[in-house]
Amino acid sequence: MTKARHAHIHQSPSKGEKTMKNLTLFSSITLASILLAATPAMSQDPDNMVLVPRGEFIMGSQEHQDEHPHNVVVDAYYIDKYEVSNQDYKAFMKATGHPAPAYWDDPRLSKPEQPVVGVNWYDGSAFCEWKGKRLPTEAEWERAAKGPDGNGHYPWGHTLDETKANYGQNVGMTTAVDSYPSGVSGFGAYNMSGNVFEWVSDWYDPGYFNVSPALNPQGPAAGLNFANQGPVKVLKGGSWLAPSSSLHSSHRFWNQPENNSYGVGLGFRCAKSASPVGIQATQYDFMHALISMGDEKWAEALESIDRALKGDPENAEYMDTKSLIMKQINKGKN
Ligand SMILES: [Ca+2]
Repeated sequence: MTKARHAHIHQSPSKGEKTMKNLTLFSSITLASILLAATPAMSQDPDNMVLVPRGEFIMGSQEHQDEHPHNVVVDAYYIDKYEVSNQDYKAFMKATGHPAPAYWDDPRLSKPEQPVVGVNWYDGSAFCEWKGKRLPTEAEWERAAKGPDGNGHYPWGHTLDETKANYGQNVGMTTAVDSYPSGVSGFGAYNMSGNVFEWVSDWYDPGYFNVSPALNPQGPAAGLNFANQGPVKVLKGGSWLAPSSSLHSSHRFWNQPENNSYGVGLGFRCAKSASPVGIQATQYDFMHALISMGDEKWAEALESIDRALKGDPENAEYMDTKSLIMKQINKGKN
Protein backbone atom coordinates (compact mmCIF):
# COMPACT_ATOMS: atom_id res chain seq x y z
CA MET A 1 0.00 0.00 0.00
CA THR A 2 1.28 3.41 -0.86
CA LYS A 3 0.38 6.82 0.37
CA ALA A 4 2.41 9.63 -1.07
CA ARG A 5 -0.12 12.41 -1.27
CA HIS A 6 0.54 14.18 2.01
CA ALA A 7 2.83 17.18 2.00
CA HIS A 8 3.49 18.68 5.42
CA ILE A 9 2.63 22.34 5.64
CA HIS A 10 4.54 25.00 7.49
CA GLN A 11 2.70 28.24 6.93
CA SER A 12 2.08 31.24 9.13
CA PRO A 13 -1.54 31.31 10.34
CA SER A 14 -3.98 32.81 7.84
CA LYS A 15 -6.53 35.46 8.81
CA GLY A 16 -9.11 32.68 9.07
CA GLU A 17 -6.96 30.71 11.48
CA LYS A 18 -6.41 33.78 13.67
CA THR A 19 -10.15 34.45 13.72
CA MET A 20 -10.69 30.85 14.64
CA LYS A 21 -8.26 31.03 17.55
CA ASN A 22 -9.95 34.16 18.90
CA LEU A 23 -13.30 32.55 18.44
CA THR A 24 -12.13 29.43 20.22
CA LEU A 25 -11.08 31.40 23.26
CA PHE A 26 -14.27 33.44 23.25
CA SER A 27 -16.53 30.48 22.73
CA SER A 28 -14.67 28.22 25.18
CA ILE A 29 -15.34 30.62 28.02
CA THR A 30 -18.95 31.15 27.06
CA LEU A 31 -19.56 27.52 26.28
CA ALA A 32 -18.04 26.30 29.51
CA SER A 33 -20.66 28.26 31.45
CA ILE A 34 -23.45 27.03 29.19
CA LEU A 35 -22.36 23.41 29.36
CA LEU A 36 -21.88 23.45 33.14
CA ALA A 37 -25.41 24.77 33.51
CA ALA A 38 -26.88 22.20 31.15
CA THR A 39 -28.42 19.08 32.65
CA PRO A 40 -28.42 15.86 30.66
CA ALA A 41 -31.86 15.14 29.24
CA MET A 42 -31.12 12.13 27.08
CA SER A 43 -32.79 8.79 26.70
CA GLN A 44 -31.07 5.84 28.35
CA ASP A 45 -27.77 4.74 26.80
CA PRO A 46 -28.21 1.90 24.32
CA ASP A 47 -26.10 -1.20 24.99
CA ASN A 48 -22.38 -0.90 24.38
CA MET A 49 -22.63 2.63 23.04
CA VAL A 50 -21.24 5.81 24.56
CA LEU A 51 -23.01 9.15 24.58
CA VAL A 52 -21.28 12.12 23.04
CA PRO A 53 -23.20 15.25 24.07
CA ARG A 54 -23.82 18.07 21.64
CA GLY A 55 -20.77 20.29 21.61
CA GLU A 56 -18.07 22.13 19.77
CA PHE A 57 -14.59 20.93 18.83
CA ILE A 58 -11.81 21.76 16.42
CA MET A 59 -12.03 19.28 13.58
CA GLY A 60 -8.77 18.65 11.71
CA SER A 61 -5.16 19.44 12.62
CA GLN A 62 -2.07 21.11 11.22
CA GLU A 63 -0.69 17.73 10.20
CA HIS A 64 -1.82 17.46 6.57
CA GLN A 65 -3.32 19.82 4.02
CA ASP A 66 -6.63 17.93 3.86
CA GLU A 67 -7.03 18.31 7.65
CA HIS A 68 -7.50 22.10 7.65
CA PRO A 69 -8.62 22.86 11.26
CA HIS A 70 -12.07 24.40 11.68
CA ASN A 71 -14.66 24.73 14.43
CA VAL A 72 -17.54 22.30 14.29
CA VAL A 73 -20.63 21.73 16.43
CA VAL A 74 -22.07 18.23 16.43
CA ASP A 75 -25.48 17.31 17.82
CA ALA A 76 -25.65 14.67 20.54
CA TYR A 77 -25.22 11.08 19.41
CA TYR A 78 -24.31 7.62 20.59
CA ILE A 79 -21.40 5.75 19.07
CA ASP A 80 -20.44 2.10 19.52
CA LYS A 81 -17.91 1.64 22.29
CA TYR A 82 -16.16 -1.03 20.17
CA GLU A 83 -15.48 -1.83 16.55
CA VAL A 84 -18.03 -4.35 15.24
CA SER A 85 -16.67 -7.83 16.07
CA ASN A 86 -16.76 -11.07 14.07
CA GLN A 87 -19.27 -12.36 16.60
CA ASP A 88 -21.56 -9.37 16.01
CA TYR A 89 -21.21 -9.77 12.26
CA LYS A 90 -21.96 -13.50 12.42
CA ALA A 91 -25.31 -12.75 14.09
CA PHE A 92 -26.06 -10.27 11.29
CA MET A 93 -25.20 -12.82 8.59
CA LYS A 94 -27.35 -15.43 10.27
CA ALA A 95 -30.35 -13.12 10.65
CA THR A 96 -30.25 -11.55 7.19
CA GLY A 97 -28.39 -13.98 4.90
CA HIS A 98 -25.82 -11.27 4.21
CA PRO A 99 -22.72 -12.80 2.54
CA ALA A 100 -19.49 -13.36 4.48
CA PRO A 101 -16.84 -10.64 4.19
CA ALA A 102 -13.32 -11.15 2.82
CA TYR A 103 -10.88 -12.91 5.21
CA TRP A 104 -13.79 -14.55 7.07
CA ASP A 105 -11.84 -17.81 7.28
CA ASP A 106 -8.37 -16.33 7.84
CA PRO A 107 -7.33 -17.93 11.16
CA ARG A 108 -5.35 -14.83 12.16
CA LEU A 109 -8.40 -12.57 11.83
CA SER A 110 -11.50 -14.68 12.46
CA LYS A 111 -11.75 -15.08 16.25
CA PRO A 112 -15.16 -14.02 17.62
CA GLU A 113 -13.76 -11.13 19.69
CA GLN A 114 -11.63 -9.70 16.86
CA PRO A 115 -13.11 -6.91 14.73
CA VAL A 116 -14.72 -7.92 11.46
CA VAL A 117 -12.43 -7.07 8.52
CA GLY A 118 -12.86 -7.22 4.76
CA VAL A 119 -16.17 -5.37 4.80
CA ASN A 120 -16.97 -2.68 2.26
CA TRP A 121 -18.91 0.52 2.97
CA TYR A 122 -22.20 -1.07 1.91
CA ASP A 123 -21.68 -4.03 4.26
CA GLY A 124 -21.05 -1.62 7.14
CA SER A 125 -24.10 0.47 6.29
CA ALA A 126 -26.31 -2.64 6.04
CA PHE A 127 -25.12 -3.96 9.42
CA CYS A 128 -25.77 -0.63 11.14
CA GLU A 129 -29.22 -0.37 9.57
CA TRP A 130 -30.02 -3.89 10.80
CA LYS A 131 -29.11 -2.69 14.30
CA GLY A 132 -31.34 0.39 13.97
CA LYS A 133 -28.23 2.54 13.72
CA ARG A 134 -26.14 4.14 10.95
CA LEU A 135 -22.49 4.74 10.12
CA PRO A 136 -21.14 7.81 11.98
CA THR A 137 -20.37 10.97 10.05
CA GLU A 138 -16.69 11.85 9.83
CA ALA A 139 -17.30 14.71 12.30
CA GLU A 140 -19.01 12.38 14.80
CA TRP A 141 -16.20 9.86 14.49
CA GLU A 142 -13.50 12.48 15.01
CA ARG A 143 -15.23 14.11 17.99
CA ALA A 144 -15.67 10.69 19.63
CA ALA A 145 -11.94 10.02 19.13
CA LYS A 146 -10.79 13.42 20.39
CA GLY A 147 -12.88 13.35 23.56
CA PRO A 148 -14.47 16.18 25.57
CA ASP A 149 -11.26 18.26 25.59
CA GLY A 150 -11.27 18.05 21.83
CA ASN A 151 -7.59 18.62 21.22
CA GLY A 152 -5.68 15.35 21.69
CA HIS A 153 -3.70 14.25 18.67
CA TYR A 154 -4.52 10.64 19.64
CA PRO A 155 -7.53 9.44 21.67
CA TRP A 156 -5.31 9.14 24.79
CA GLY A 157 -3.32 12.35 24.36
CA HIS A 158 -0.49 13.86 22.39
CA THR A 159 2.22 11.19 22.24
CA LEU A 160 2.40 8.11 20.04
CA ASP A 161 2.41 5.03 22.28
CA GLU A 162 2.45 1.41 21.10
CA THR A 163 1.03 0.21 24.41
CA LYS A 164 -2.18 2.15 23.67
CA ALA A 165 -3.07 1.00 20.13
CA ASN A 166 -2.51 -1.80 17.62
CA TYR A 167 -0.73 -0.42 14.54
CA GLY A 168 2.26 -0.80 12.24
CA GLN A 169 2.37 -4.62 12.44
CA ASN A 170 3.53 -4.38 16.06
CA VAL A 171 1.22 -7.29 16.88
CA GLY A 172 0.88 -8.83 13.42
CA MET A 173 -2.92 -9.26 13.53
CA THR A 174 -6.06 -7.60 14.82
CA THR A 175 -6.70 -7.70 18.58
CA ALA A 176 -9.98 -8.06 20.51
CA VAL A 177 -12.33 -5.10 20.14
CA ASP A 178 -12.00 -4.38 23.89
CA SER A 179 -8.17 -4.47 23.85
CA TYR A 180 -6.01 -1.46 24.77
CA PRO A 181 -8.19 -0.04 27.58
CA SER A 182 -5.43 2.50 28.32
CA GLY A 183 -5.88 3.93 24.80
CA VAL A 184 -9.62 4.56 25.21
CA SER A 185 -10.91 7.98 24.07
CA GLY A 186 -12.18 10.59 26.52
CA PHE A 187 -15.74 9.57 25.64
CA GLY A 188 -14.99 5.88 26.32
CA ALA A 189 -14.63 4.50 22.77
CA TYR A 190 -12.03 1.73 22.25
CA ASN A 191 -9.53 1.34 19.41
CA MET A 192 -10.45 4.57 17.66
CA SER A 193 -6.77 4.55 16.77
CA GLY A 194 -5.55 1.34 15.19
CA ASN A 195 -6.81 -2.24 15.01
CA VAL A 196 -9.05 -1.70 11.95
CA PHE A 197 -9.68 1.34 9.76
CA GLU A 198 -13.29 2.43 10.16
CA TRP A 199 -15.74 3.43 7.45
CA VAL A 200 -17.72 6.61 8.05
CA SER A 201 -20.69 7.86 6.04
CA ASP A 202 -18.95 10.83 4.32
CA TRP A 203 -17.54 11.00 0.83
CA TYR A 204 -13.89 12.07 0.80
CA ASP A 205 -12.80 15.34 -0.78
CA PRO A 206 -9.40 16.80 0.19
CA GLY A 207 -10.74 20.39 0.17
CA TYR A 208 -13.90 19.74 2.18
CA PHE A 209 -12.57 21.07 5.51
CA ASN A 210 -12.16 24.52 3.89
CA VAL A 211 -15.86 24.79 3.03
CA SER A 212 -17.54 22.52 5.58
CA PRO A 213 -20.58 23.93 7.43
CA ALA A 214 -20.05 24.58 11.15
CA LEU A 215 -23.05 22.53 12.27
CA ASN A 216 -23.32 18.76 11.74
CA PRO A 217 -21.21 18.45 8.59
CA GLN A 218 -22.28 15.47 6.50
CA GLY A 219 -19.41 15.46 4.00
CA PRO A 220 -19.32 16.70 0.41
CA ALA A 221 -22.04 15.81 -2.10
CA ALA A 222 -19.55 13.79 -4.14
CA GLY A 223 -16.27 12.02 -3.46
CA LEU A 224 -12.90 12.50 -5.09
CA ASN A 225 -12.62 10.23 -8.13
CA PHE A 226 -9.34 8.74 -6.99
CA ALA A 227 -7.07 7.47 -9.78
CA ASN A 228 -10.16 7.27 -12.00
CA GLN A 229 -11.33 4.24 -10.02
CA GLY A 230 -14.51 5.94 -8.82
CA PRO A 231 -15.47 8.26 -5.93
CA VAL A 232 -14.10 7.44 -2.48
CA LYS A 233 -15.47 7.38 1.08
CA VAL A 234 -13.55 8.40 4.22
CA LEU A 235 -11.77 5.85 6.42
CA LYS A 236 -10.58 6.76 9.93
CA GLY A 237 -8.08 5.72 12.54
CA GLY A 238 -5.37 3.55 10.98
CA SER A 239 -5.06 -0.21 11.38
CA TRP A 240 -2.94 -3.06 12.75
CA LEU A 241 -1.09 -3.08 9.43
CA ALA A 242 -0.92 0.64 8.59
CA PRO A 243 1.94 2.92 9.68
CA SER A 244 1.71 5.19 12.73
CA SER A 245 1.19 8.25 10.49
CA SER A 246 -2.44 7.23 9.94
CA LEU A 247 -3.24 6.88 13.67
CA HIS A 248 -4.05 10.43 14.78
CA SER A 249 -7.71 11.29 15.28
CA SER A 250 -8.07 13.73 12.40
CA HIS A 251 -6.23 11.60 9.84
CA ARG A 252 -8.25 11.07 6.68
CA PHE A 253 -7.89 8.09 4.44
CA TRP A 254 -10.21 6.81 1.73
CA ASN A 255 -11.34 3.91 -0.39
CA GLN A 256 -14.00 3.18 -2.99
CA PRO A 257 -17.14 2.12 -1.09
CA GLU A 258 -17.32 -1.21 -2.93
CA ASN A 259 -13.73 -2.12 -2.03
CA ASN A 260 -13.29 -4.43 0.97
CA SER A 261 -9.66 -5.37 0.89
CA TYR A 262 -7.49 -2.34 1.51
CA GLY A 263 -4.70 -3.16 3.95
CA VAL A 264 -6.58 -6.15 5.37
CA GLY A 265 -8.04 -3.96 8.04
CA LEU A 266 -11.32 -2.39 6.96
CA GLY A 267 -13.96 -2.43 9.66
CA PHE A 268 -16.47 -0.04 11.18
CA ARG A 269 -18.60 0.89 14.15
CA CYS A 270 -22.11 2.36 14.20
CA ALA A 271 -23.71 5.51 15.60
CA LYS A 272 -27.16 6.79 16.44
CA SER A 273 -28.52 10.31 16.93
CA ALA A 274 -29.54 11.39 20.46
CA SER A 275 -31.12 14.81 20.33
CA PRO A 276 -30.99 17.08 23.35
CA VAL A 277 -34.36 18.31 24.50
CA GLY A 278 -35.89 21.27 26.35
CA ILE A 279 -33.69 23.93 27.92
CA GLN A 280 -30.52 22.15 26.83
CA ALA A 281 -31.50 22.41 23.16
CA THR A 282 -32.23 26.11 23.65
CA GLN A 283 -28.82 26.72 25.21
CA TYR A 284 -27.14 24.89 22.39
CA ASP A 285 -28.97 27.00 19.82
CA PHE A 286 -27.59 30.06 21.59
CA MET A 287 -24.14 28.50 21.53
CA HIS A 288 -24.42 27.88 17.80
CA ALA A 289 -25.51 31.47 17.21
CA LEU A 290 -22.31 32.67 18.93
CA ILE A 291 -20.15 30.33 16.91
CA SER A 292 -21.78 31.44 13.66
CA MET A 293 -21.15 35.07 14.65
CA GLY A 294 -17.48 34.26 15.16
CA ASP A 295 -17.45 32.74 11.68
CA GLU A 296 -19.27 35.83 10.33
CA LYS A 297 -22.09 33.58 9.14
CA TRP A 298 -24.82 36.04 10.04
CA ALA A 299 -27.79 34.30 8.42
CA GLU A 300 -26.93 31.07 10.20
CA ALA A 301 -26.50 33.00 13.47
CA LEU A 302 -29.93 34.62 13.07
CA GLU A 303 -31.58 31.28 12.46
CA SER A 304 -30.04 29.83 15.63
CA ILE A 305 -30.78 32.79 17.89
CA ASP A 306 -34.40 32.80 16.68
CA ARG A 307 -34.66 29.14 17.66
CA ALA A 308 -33.15 29.90 21.09
CA LEU A 309 -35.60 32.78 21.61
CA LYS A 310 -38.50 30.52 20.71
CA GLY A 311 -37.48 28.27 23.62
CA ASP A 312 -36.77 31.14 26.03
CA PRO A 313 -38.45 34.34 24.72
CA GLU A 314 -37.68 36.56 27.75
CA ASN A 315 -33.94 35.81 27.88
CA ALA A 316 -32.14 39.20 27.83
CA GLU A 317 -28.82 37.71 26.71
CA TYR A 318 -30.49 36.07 23.73
CA MET A 319 -32.27 39.34 22.85
CA ASP A 320 -29.01 41.29 23.03
CA THR A 321 -27.32 38.73 20.85
CA LYS A 322 -30.11 39.01 18.29
CA SER A 323 -29.70 42.81 18.13
CA LEU A 324 -25.99 42.38 17.51
CA ILE A 325 -26.68 39.96 14.67
CA MET A 326 -29.37 42.22 13.17
CA LYS A 327 -26.97 45.17 13.29
CA GLN A 328 -24.43 43.21 11.23
CA ILE A 329 -27.04 42.01 8.75
CA ASN A 330 -28.35 45.57 8.25
CA LYS A 331 -24.80 46.87 7.90
CA GLY A 332 -24.32 44.38 5.05
CA LYS A 333 -27.43 45.68 3.31
CA ASN A 334 -26.37 49.36 3.38
CA1 LIG B 1 -10.10 1.32 14.82
